[in-house]
Amino acid sequence: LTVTGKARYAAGVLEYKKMGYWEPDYEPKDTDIIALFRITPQDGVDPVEAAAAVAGESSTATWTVVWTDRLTACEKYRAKAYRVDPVPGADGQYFAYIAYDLDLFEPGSIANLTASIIGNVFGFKPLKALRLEDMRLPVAYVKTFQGPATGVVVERERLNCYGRPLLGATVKPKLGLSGRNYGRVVYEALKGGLDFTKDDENINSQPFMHWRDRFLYCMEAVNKASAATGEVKGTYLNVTAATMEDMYERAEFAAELGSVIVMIDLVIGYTAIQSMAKWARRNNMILHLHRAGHGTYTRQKSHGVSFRVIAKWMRLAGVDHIHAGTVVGKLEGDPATTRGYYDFCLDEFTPQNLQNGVFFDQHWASLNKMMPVASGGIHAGQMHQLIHHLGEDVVLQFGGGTIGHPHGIAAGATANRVALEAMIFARNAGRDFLADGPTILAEAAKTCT
Ligand code: CAP
Ligand code: MG
Repeated sequence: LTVTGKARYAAGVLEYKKMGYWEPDYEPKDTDIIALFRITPQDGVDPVEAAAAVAGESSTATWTVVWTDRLTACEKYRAKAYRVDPVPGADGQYFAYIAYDLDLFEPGSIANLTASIIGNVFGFKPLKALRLEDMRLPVAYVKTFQGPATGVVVERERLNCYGRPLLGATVKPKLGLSGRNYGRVVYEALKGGLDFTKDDENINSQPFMHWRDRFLYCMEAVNKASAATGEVKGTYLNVTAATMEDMYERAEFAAELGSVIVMIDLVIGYTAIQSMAKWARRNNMILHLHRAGHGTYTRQKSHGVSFRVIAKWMRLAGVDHIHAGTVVGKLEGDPATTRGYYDFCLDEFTPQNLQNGVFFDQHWASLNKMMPVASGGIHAGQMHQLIHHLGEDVVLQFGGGTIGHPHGIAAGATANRVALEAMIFARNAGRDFLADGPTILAEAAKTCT
């Protein structure tokens, strides 16, 4: 087999089926991890063989049989492609179901999981494209992760804020403000009625504003706004940095100053995210994750990783907030798919929903809920739509939609708070707030610009 395997590989023929990575009769065990890939085989490549190849390369195999297979329980360790269906309406694409034994993975490590599942296979020659659409993570595996340390329930308790979405704003312009002017924006926005302000994804420690300066001015603004309003306020201090040492140093300074929340960007990587989640748990700190960079691999429909999988991984990793889309804002995202991401953040159990691309039931095994964050081109005029699509457990973040208000930053914040409260009031009074949204906003605008 080794000799013919080499010869056939050279001729572009795959033998993963023959090597045992295709098992159409396989019944996945409750403890198996299951991955659902959308595969687009190269012309002439048998889709089942391509699925077997993905199973092989993402578990134990190399391109040929090796002698050392005989030294392992290879039957158990081989991932099993067990089902391949053509994708309705997408010529040449197939959904491949692949089951992995739990023993293939180190407990509690997203880095380890991803090195297999989105490792070599994504550069694999027999495939034109490959997309990881969904995963079923068994309870036995979920339980090896810490999950969000604070989560939605305790966050609301810490903020003393119930019955409505939380409100935030990203300080703009994205780059260039000095620490003092930045602090002014934070104060105005919080005093005007927001719960949170937020650093932008690309604010770290640039020459125009070093991180310590930003942290000091921001926390002065938070404390003053809390004192002025009697409400608990916060600002997401972005601790993203070049090294873990720098991130810990920044996060510790934020804790010293009494911040309730720190922020990281997805681009720091899975291990860094898990490290910061561990730190946040030890320090009673809410951890906000900005998904900067995800569009590079989540956006294309036939290649990459669906954001629903990233959202699942991040709940395991233990972030408390995650950017999950807006439906109506400036960044792409349709209602059903976005709702699916929100469900992954908030459910105790997410049922299969094939129409929304949710291929499996998912038990969350009592992991805390993660607060979804809607951000990107949204404003008070969309309040009824935002509440309709996204519900109550969400942070609505209006950057331009606060700081761009014609009457100033505090007026922008007040407009958002009043629009939100008017809409929640209408909803609680049993009004059809979606249909009447524009009228409700116009009524509120009579007394508040
Ligand atoms: C929003 C934002 C956020 C994006 C992130 C920006 O500003 O600060 O980073 O919303 O997108 O830089 O665009 P505005 P997502 O409120 O002024 O639009 O949440 O989809 O990851
Ligand atoms: Mg931003």
